[in-house]
Amino acid sequence: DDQAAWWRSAVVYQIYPRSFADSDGDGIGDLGGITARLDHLQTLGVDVLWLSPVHRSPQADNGYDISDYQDIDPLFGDLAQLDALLDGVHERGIRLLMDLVVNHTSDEHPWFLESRSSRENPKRDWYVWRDARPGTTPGEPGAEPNNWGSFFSGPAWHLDERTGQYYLHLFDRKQPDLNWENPEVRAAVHEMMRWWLDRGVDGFRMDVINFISKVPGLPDAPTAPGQQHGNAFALFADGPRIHEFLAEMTREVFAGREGQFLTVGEMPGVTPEEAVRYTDPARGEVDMVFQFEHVSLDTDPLDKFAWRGVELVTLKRSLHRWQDALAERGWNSLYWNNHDQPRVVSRFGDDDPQWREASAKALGTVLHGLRGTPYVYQGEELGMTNFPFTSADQHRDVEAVNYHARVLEQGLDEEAALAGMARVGRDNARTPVQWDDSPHAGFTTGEPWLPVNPNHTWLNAAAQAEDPTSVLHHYRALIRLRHELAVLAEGRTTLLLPDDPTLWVYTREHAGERLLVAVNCGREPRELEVDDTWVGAGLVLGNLPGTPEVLGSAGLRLGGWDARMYLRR
Ligand code: TEU
Repeated sequence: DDQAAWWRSAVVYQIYPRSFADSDGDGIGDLGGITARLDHLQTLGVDVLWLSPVHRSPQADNGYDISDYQDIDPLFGDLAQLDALLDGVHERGIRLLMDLVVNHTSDEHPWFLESRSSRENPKRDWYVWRDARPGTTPGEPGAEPNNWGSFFSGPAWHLDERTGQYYLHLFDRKQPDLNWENPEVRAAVHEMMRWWLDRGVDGFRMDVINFISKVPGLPDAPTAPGQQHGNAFALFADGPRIHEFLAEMTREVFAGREGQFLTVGEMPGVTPEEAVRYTDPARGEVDMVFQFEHVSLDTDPLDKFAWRGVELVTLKRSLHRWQDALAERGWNSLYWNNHDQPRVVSRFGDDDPQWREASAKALGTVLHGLRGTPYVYQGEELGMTNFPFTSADQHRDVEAVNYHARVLEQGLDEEAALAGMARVGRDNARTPVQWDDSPHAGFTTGEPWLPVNPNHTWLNAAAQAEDPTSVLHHYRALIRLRHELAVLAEGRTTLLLPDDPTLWVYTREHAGERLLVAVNCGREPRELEVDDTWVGAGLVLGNLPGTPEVLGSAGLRLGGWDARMYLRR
């Protein structure tokens, strides 16, 4: 019975190793840095550590381009240090998830080097090779086998001169897609996964795992007016064999080890209805999914950097649609931040110095009060903000760098592009974690690969460790409540005041316990009425000084970015 699944009351902490803590002074975070800071995770109270890739990689996409799945890149350390990290987390009762990036490999992976060596190579069919479009000359514009575009700008195909064919890459050209139709590919991935489980890891976060089954024939995608590449999401995501491949993976990798492991499918574009199927325990596919609906509302679907903001009503409706859809079967991941998203306090909160702390705690409250497994991304527990980018050359992320190059090449509006990159670029999440107010925030004794946010002089873990009103202490309390209150882990969610422009209010109910989560997502004080049964409920967590310990009346008055959880037994 999945009711007993341990991860239903767990909290996951994500570490992006390059930016967490550097132990050898090369300016890049590493495994030694993580192991040295495990007490931070223990006092935070998290149950699982999701580690973004540390495998051997040329770093074209900061490790999401893997050239050896069973070795550690010297940038981050070696297998002995990975084993030490495993021991370190396990002795603290924390589990470790590895990032499984198997929709694609690096173009420097031996599998790809063989595959590209000749059309007759036994591994040719491990990747997706196609001739130029009929009637065209390889290499000329429009000769690509179909009109799909890469997430990182340009076509999703690259011509390999040596054999005169194109290979598919949904991401950078240094990230060729594996051909999952080939049973040898699937068997090789399953073998590698078992190798990691035998080494002691506790599961996987599976990178764009719903992309591994694509529509056969890879047909052209419909294009919008003026759109250079077709919007091929419907053709490469959630393809016809995806459920078969995931169920096969579970059988081949986890058989006999049921219940001990956690699998999280990162599924861009997945709908609530599909997510119920993917996470239905009876189907044995994945335990939970990372969906993208709420983090795709404030940008243009055809241009991620065209930021346009989002109304609170739209945002809360999206998250509650997912609460409702997975209420009976299936399981949500809950997140605001990760290494691909801008910092939530700057995106959906208020990073004005007067309001930053209250809004960071308010957003933490409204997310951790929901049903699902919350994810805390490194630095989110401190209320870290976006970085003050002012120029293109401050960006390192291949997605942003390629985007800017294309904007210049096509003579588009560079100012708008720079503003979008500053607002939603992924490097906002990748500046070093701010440990203290020393020159590089205690992240490194060398030159950091990406500058530390100047606000680290006051926004840092050391300053917050002793401050009970800090974001850090608030996150510790939220995580403790998830362990203590069954109504938080299992309760049914009901959204109140769905059309209110700044109030986010909902209830949770389970086995006679009721929780009221009331959050004002704005600076103006707000009044609201709840039904009388709430009178006398006890405050389990507030974010502002002076919040009444007991709800004295059905009328509440919430200050700016005031967030409260009341419990009624
Ligand atoms: O991200 C998948 C993905 O879809 C993101 O690229 C997202 O769409 C984009 O960043 C939003 O603009 C995963 C990893 O999390 C990401 O870091 C990798 O770049 C990508 O896959 C390729 O491995």
